Amino acid sequence: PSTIYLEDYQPPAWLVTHTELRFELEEDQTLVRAQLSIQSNPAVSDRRKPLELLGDAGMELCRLSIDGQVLDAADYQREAGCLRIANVPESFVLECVTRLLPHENTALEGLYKSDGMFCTQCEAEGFRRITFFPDRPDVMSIFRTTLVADKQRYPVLLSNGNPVDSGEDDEGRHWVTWDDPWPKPSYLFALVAGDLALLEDQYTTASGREVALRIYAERKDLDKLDYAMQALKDAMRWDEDVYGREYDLDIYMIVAVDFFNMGAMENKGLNIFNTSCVLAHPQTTTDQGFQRVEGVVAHEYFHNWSGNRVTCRDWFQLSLKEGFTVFRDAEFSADMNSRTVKRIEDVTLLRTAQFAEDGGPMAHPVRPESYMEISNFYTLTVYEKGAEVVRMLHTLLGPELFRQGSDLYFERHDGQAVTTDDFVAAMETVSGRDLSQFKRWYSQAGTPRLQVSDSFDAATGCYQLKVRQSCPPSPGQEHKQPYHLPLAVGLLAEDGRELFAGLLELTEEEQVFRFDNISERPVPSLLRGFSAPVKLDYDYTDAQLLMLLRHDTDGFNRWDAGQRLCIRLLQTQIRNHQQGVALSCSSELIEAWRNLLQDASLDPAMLAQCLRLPSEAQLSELAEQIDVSAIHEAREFMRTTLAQVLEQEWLQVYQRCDTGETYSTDAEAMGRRSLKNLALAYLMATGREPWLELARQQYSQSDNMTDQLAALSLVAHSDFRETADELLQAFYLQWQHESLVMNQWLSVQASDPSAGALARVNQLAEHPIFDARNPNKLRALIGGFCGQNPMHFHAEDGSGYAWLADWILRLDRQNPQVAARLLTPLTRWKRHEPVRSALMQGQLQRMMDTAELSADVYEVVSKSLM
Ligand code: DPP
Ligand code: ZN
Repeated sequence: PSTIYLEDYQPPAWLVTHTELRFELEEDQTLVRAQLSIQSNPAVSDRRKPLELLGDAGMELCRLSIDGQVLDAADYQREAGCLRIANVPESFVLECVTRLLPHENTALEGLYKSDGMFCTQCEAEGFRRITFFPDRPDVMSIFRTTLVADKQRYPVLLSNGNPVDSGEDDEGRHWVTWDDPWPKPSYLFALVAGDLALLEDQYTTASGREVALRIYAERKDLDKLDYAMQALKDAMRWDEDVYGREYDLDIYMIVAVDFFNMGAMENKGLNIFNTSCVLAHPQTTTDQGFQRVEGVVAHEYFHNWSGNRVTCRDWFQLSLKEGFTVFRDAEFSADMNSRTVKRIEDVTLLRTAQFAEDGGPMAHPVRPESYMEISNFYTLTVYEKGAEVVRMLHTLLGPELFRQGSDLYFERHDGQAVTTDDFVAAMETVSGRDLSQFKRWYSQAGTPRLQVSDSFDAATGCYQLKVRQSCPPSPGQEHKQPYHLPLAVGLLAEDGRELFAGLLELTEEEQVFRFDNISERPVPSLLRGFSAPVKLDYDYTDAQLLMLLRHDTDGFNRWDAGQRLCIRLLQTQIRNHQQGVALSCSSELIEAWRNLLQDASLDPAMLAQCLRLPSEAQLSELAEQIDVSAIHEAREFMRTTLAQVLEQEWLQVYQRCDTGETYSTDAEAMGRRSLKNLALAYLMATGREPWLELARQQYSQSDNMTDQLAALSLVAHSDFRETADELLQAFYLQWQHESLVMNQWLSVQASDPSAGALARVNQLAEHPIFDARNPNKLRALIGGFCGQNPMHFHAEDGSGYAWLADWILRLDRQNPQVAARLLTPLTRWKRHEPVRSALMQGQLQRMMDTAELSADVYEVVSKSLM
């Protein structure tokens, strides 16, 4: 596969003003007739370029004509994904008929079938699997689409925009024509045909436009759509209130499909969603699931402006829409629920997974410079770090100027395909600030590190913070220039009084900040709210961290102080384990936790966050060299100790949260459930029978999936194997017809740390509810084992690595996107101790030696081995 570079970008030589599509959807084939109104791009001087259209190499071309004149094979060249026609007029209509086999499309890109319904996924480059087209986001066209299909099997026929015509013939077929007045890139095209149930509602926009809201799903899931509908209405209102953005069509549709590579897709007026991101019902969906639905529904809705009305010039600009939209959805979720908890969850994901990506072989800037396969760049860096970059602009400019900048961006670029530079330029215009140094956040990869030290002169009351910034090398970038970043800081007195709170701006490699009239030596509360995506070192004493945990006025940093303390203690125990020294748990930590547990005035959701130990994945990211067993043993030791010593307190918290209230998805109820289930987890960690009984009771008496699944997974991962089997079987019998619940059932077992895990996952792969063509099932089983079961995935005999490599090689022929995604854990081989590192490398090499890898897997494997 070849590499594509940002610096090679050229504007399109040909534009497509109108695109008319006609799909004849049949059981054994689909015929697509495309009529493209093409004209040379007046902005490009080289008008004599041949017309080049992109089209998948495997796609059958049935007929090609220009202005009604049929071309024969001598009139065009077809090679490797490209169709070239020389000597075309300045402006013409190209007609092209292609034949597709959607039922055989297991890659789930382009047009495919999911559970008997037709659907599409065109981002990033799926449209070229439907017809020949300049399939690039800077070619925006007005689409008109007609779908023809059997009326009984496919009563619902959908595409982008508004339905403008329909009819039926006397052979049992019907047709509908859809018209989308907004020019859009081909990646936002969508169609759906199927026998679908519908939940319908209405929304009146701020300016009085009536919008029909329609969420489609399989009939059996009709009772799981209310929450998404409410989230959609909340998101529409929020975008009007906070960004002044209104919806612009008469209909907004969401369709739930079971087979989907990603979470959801923002196709204009016709979002297509993975069922896991739209279906929600208390009995089948966990609180986490509810929050994901709310966040993703909002995310895709927000794309209507940040992505669709203003789109990306090329795929290197992906974060233009994704970073901004993730920032928007995070703020929405923060407004709908607890702001601090949302921030903690997002930062935890960033620190655990994005930092690992940024320190690994696939590290890339938020705006990458090159790629082989763009699907590999729908990453935590582009999405999550990209959102942090937008958040920093928001912090540096303040909310009012940021809003003005956003208004100007949408006004300047409505209907255009633009770049991250254009986004920053709008922020520069409204603020009058020079953000050129800030843009290094878009061009430099790697996680910057801040080293902070301080000094205090009691005689003059002068306190100084010295901040040094650096950023480690990343592939292709040896040396990094200093970043411009906001550093939110508070200074606290010993008793917790706040002596100072404010925002510092860092631009130099080393900078000293001076604070006068400080009455006593303060404890600095640094990087409040995680004001920049960096690693921060400051040599806190345990006592200072305990003070911050108790008193910091910044909720995020209160939590962070507790985490820092736990991480430090855990790192000591990891070393102890490696050196054969007996493990121990700090009595100060125990007393601090006892105080937290006994304080009934604390917000349960926050408390649950504070009492969760950093994950093994996060400890791995922080380790100089990853020693999976030492990390596991140290963390398990600390968890069990805290469980045993504080057993009575855990029980009291459990009882305090177990209110018997009727189920609700409001933030407070979710917070109580999360604390209750955390308490149950610690009780179960004591290994004592009474708590098994308590878990079993919760399992059988709960009226919601959050409590039921929490109890199930605790029992399933315990040493009480008989009860574990019994509950797993009961759960299966109860939920076998609920596909999404069965994914949870697979995950729970795939992540079971007890002996024999590999044999268990192999058995599950043969189970009738498993389907290797369904990405959700693959993520549950393979992702669950490789991501959530470290001791078995990293088994010292290498069996876990070989198992994953076997799967990748098998899946690569079927669904390259998913295969490349599942490969991630192996890419981290250089970070592990020598024995495992060599075994992981061996499996990567074995894949590399296999002929005919997809571009997706080839890119990840080859870059990992470099
Ligand atoms: N653009 C989609 C999303 O963000 C993913 N393809 O959510
Ligand atoms: Zn998105």
